[in-house]
Amino acid sequence: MERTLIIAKPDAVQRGLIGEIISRLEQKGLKLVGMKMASLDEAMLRSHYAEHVDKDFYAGLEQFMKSSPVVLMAWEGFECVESVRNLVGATNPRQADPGSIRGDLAIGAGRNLIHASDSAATGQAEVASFFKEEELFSYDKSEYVHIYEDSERT
Ligand code: IDP
Ligand code: MG
Repeated sequence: MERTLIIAKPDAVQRGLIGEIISRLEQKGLKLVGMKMASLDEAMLRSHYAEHVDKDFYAGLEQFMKSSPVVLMAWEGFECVESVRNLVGATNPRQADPGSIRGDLAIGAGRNLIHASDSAATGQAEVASFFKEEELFSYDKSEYVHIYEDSERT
């Protein structure tokens, strides 16, 4: 099953929006398979944001991401990367659709509350880089049936 990494960024922690973020993903019907709090260091951030390290905003981004602990989550579900990116909204919260997490709750691109993996391959890789195998859980979830691919065929 497809997986995605969510990081509730320092602004989500500081603003008390961790529960709101979890709630929106839970209500979509996705399955939480791993969660922990962590302080991200420079090496982790340079690796996670490798595509952005040369950009103007990177120094500020790294400083911000180190400014408080974050909450790391692994979520699972049928094509969950697509679902979660839509729930999260555009990178610039002012352009994010109303109803999305960023569209409803944030204003600045540098304080957009949440990281979400951007492809199925990235989701697998990011979950593996932030979670040990024993920190990820496999379990049945009763209402999970509605997000299986099978439901699109009936
Ligand atoms: P994403 O988080 O929507 O995938 P990316 O383009 O991958 O967006 O950028 C990664 C992160 O870098 C953003 O979530 C945001 O925190 C930060 N960022 C991107 N563009 C800007 C910018 O123009 N100013 C400040 N921070 C930015
Ligand atoms: Mg990105």
